Amino acid sequence: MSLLFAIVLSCVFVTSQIAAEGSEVVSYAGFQVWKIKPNSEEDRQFVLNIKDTYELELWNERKTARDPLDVLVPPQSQTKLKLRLAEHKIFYDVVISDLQTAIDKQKINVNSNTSNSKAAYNMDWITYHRLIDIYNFMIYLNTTYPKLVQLTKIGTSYENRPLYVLRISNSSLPGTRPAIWIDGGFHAREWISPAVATYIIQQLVEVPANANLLSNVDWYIMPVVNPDGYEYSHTTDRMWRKTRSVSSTSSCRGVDPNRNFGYKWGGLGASPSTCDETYRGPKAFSEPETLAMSNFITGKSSQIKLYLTLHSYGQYALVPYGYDVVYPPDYNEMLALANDAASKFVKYKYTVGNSAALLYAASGGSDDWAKSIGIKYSYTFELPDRGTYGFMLPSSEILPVCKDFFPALNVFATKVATCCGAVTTTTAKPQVTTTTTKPQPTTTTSKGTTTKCSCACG
Ligand code: 0X9
Ligand code: ZN
Repeated sequence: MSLLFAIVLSCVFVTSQIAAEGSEVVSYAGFQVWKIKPNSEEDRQFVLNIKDTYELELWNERKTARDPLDVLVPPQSQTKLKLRLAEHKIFYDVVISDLQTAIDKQKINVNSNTSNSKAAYNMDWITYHRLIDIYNFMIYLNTTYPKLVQLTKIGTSYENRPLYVLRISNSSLPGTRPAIWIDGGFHAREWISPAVATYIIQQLVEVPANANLLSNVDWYIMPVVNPDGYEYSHTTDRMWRKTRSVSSTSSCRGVDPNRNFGYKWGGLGASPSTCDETYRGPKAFSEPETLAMSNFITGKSSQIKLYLTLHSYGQYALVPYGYDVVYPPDYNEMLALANDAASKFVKYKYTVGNSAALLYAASGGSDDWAKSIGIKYSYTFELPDRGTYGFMLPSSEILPVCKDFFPALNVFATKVATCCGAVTTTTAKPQVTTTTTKPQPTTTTSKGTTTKCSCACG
């Protein structure tokens, strides 16, 4: 076989594996992740411009010119890209030298219902888990602690999986106290997100020392918003991001659930193209997952005072709005609370700020939508890391990330309990007033506590 023929064949082979949509497992053999370091805005633009030529996939995107770009590079582009970058004196590090090897390594550490029969449930935070373990864990808690835990099926996913929300409340009248909503698993490949959400559940329900977090606040936690995508990322394509819905106009499946919410839907950073990773869907709330979640939250919008959505990666605490660089009128209060929460992180430091200003404009996000229906405090947290492993965060990091994150919840619970008071029965009015001028930065002490505290929940 001639060398040329071998190269052509290997390219076709790789491409067909990547395009595979059925049950065929997608292979990332030979794919590398490069951390490319632009020296200027011009360099950054250059990299973005050659993205399609070399079939690059951006794993992160940052606003600042000199921020490194994490890029997935297919085998057939590596030599050519190396030369192009060298011509422009743009340096890079290979952070993952073979993505498939990293995937296989992580797979060894996936637990899926292969239980140690003595344990009450098959969840731990030293391995990643399949959906069945997560759901069985939620069902177990509901059965075992009926006074504290209530499991609600809020709908069904596109592929007919249940969509579960767990309420944790020690109130004799749940629903009458201010509440915090936490969700995870929007984006399928961001495995650390459901892991942290389930850790939070475990800590709130089973650890008596955390009882103070339940004394004045109810919790609603949905650890896997996109169960179809999550399962698909385990069985078929580790890098899957979207839902798994079928399009009526294209063979590409899935919608980015975080471009599918009904506030500023279809604006900047949300693609109209079905095959794109940020496909917004045919209409707002086209996905059963986003629709069910939004209906549930809307029904409790007078109770839920804080909305927290867990993504990865990058270590950011993002404050709305994200659809563009636009600041809500109470942005400074929102920022102050995020800074306070982030000051609790010890091992992993987070950058705190406006979503569109720090990262990129992306419309149709759940955080913006939550803010728009009157939930005063709304945040996206991009969990670790900062791109050493990215989505391939080793399972040995799960527990450290969870433990580092958990203390921030005390800051949120205290704020909600002291400032948001008892819940009234009136439905919150959508809040759509915005300001485009950049608000004054808040003053934070070295300990991260804000010097000004505005104590109201609107
Ligand atoms: O782009 C996203 O959906 C989030 N980042 S991720 O890498 N996890 O995909 C950030 C969303 C920030 N919020 C809005 N833009 N509304
Ligand atoms: Zn995400």
